[in-house]
Amino acid sequence: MSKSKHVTRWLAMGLVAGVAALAAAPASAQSTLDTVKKRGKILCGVSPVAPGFSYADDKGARRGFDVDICRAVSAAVFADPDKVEYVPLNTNVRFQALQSGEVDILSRQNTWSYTRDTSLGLDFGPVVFYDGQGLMVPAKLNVKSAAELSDAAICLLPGTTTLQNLEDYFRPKNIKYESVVFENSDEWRNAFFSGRCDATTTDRSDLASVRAIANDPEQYVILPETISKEPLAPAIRQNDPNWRDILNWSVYTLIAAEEKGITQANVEDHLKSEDPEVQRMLGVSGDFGKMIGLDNKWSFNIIKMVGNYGEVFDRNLGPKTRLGLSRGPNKLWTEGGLLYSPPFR
Ligand SMILES: N[C@@H](CCC(=O)N[C@@H](CS)C(=O)NCC(=O)O)C(=O)O
Repeated sequence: MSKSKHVTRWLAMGLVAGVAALAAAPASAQSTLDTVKKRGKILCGVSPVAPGFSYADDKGARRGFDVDICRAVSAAVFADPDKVEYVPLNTNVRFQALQSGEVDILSRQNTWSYTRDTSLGLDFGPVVFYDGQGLMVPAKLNVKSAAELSDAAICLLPGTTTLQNLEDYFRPKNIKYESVVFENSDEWRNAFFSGRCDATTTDRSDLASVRAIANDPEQYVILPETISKEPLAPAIRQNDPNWRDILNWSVYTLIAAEEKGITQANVEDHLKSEDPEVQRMLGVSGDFGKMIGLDNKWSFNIIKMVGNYGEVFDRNLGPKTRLGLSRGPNKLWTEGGLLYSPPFR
């Protein structure tokens, strides 16, 4: 099959998957909060194997940055961060799984894009990680920039933003390449590690995650170019504004807590805070929990049980982890970054 046919086929399959997802949308809007409470747990769609974002630890417990987003919502709803069942989903089935009700939240390295937002019957929550697509190559190829990838075979996964970004980036530059597409991330990673492709491509944070799994991470180099914008955000079905509020404000709690200097360790002390906004957030004054169908201690519970955004970032992705990521644009707006919570008032 010629390369262009190959590309067209995958793009077309992406479209069909989207239409199928729409067709599977439940006809009536039921309250996700009621369903979740009745069930006693949240169903959270996650990446199967993505160190830092979502992976099973030695004891089989799910951990990671995306996992902590669902734990925050669980703390808000149940005053317990672990009332969550994690559903590992490959890239090409994730949106259908959300649409058909198989999961309540998709917290899975999802890029928020125009077509996904407008044609899949989904809504995206706040951006939890500002990223961009990068390329990684074996160090021994001695490639220093994306411009040197002419005629390279590039490994990628279907149902992701990665193929279109490659097209958008390379075609205007007249750089030809061959895309090699895999069913799941295990095959995709192993093909790259075994030398089947000259380069692999995905979000830069995910490249760091892949590199962390390599036997010898030093053998791989992430190229300097960032070829796209990949704002990663959890997604929910479009038909439930209350569930959307709960997701949005759970994420904003993480961000606002960092801005206010409230941490897992000191949140109890902040119950005595003189700051009216902190009092409202922590349920000391006002009825902010009730407004979204939750206990007034919902935000307090998120911070107490999961921490603030900075703690979640550091624990899963930060310089002391095997991914070793710096905050970059994911700093608070007060520190020159893009993270900004609307006010709790
Ligand atoms: N942010 C991009 C790509 C995210 C993505 O799904 N990346 C793949 C790698 S290309 C992944 O999740 N790998 C981990 C896994 O499947 O467990 C998107 O939303 O399409």
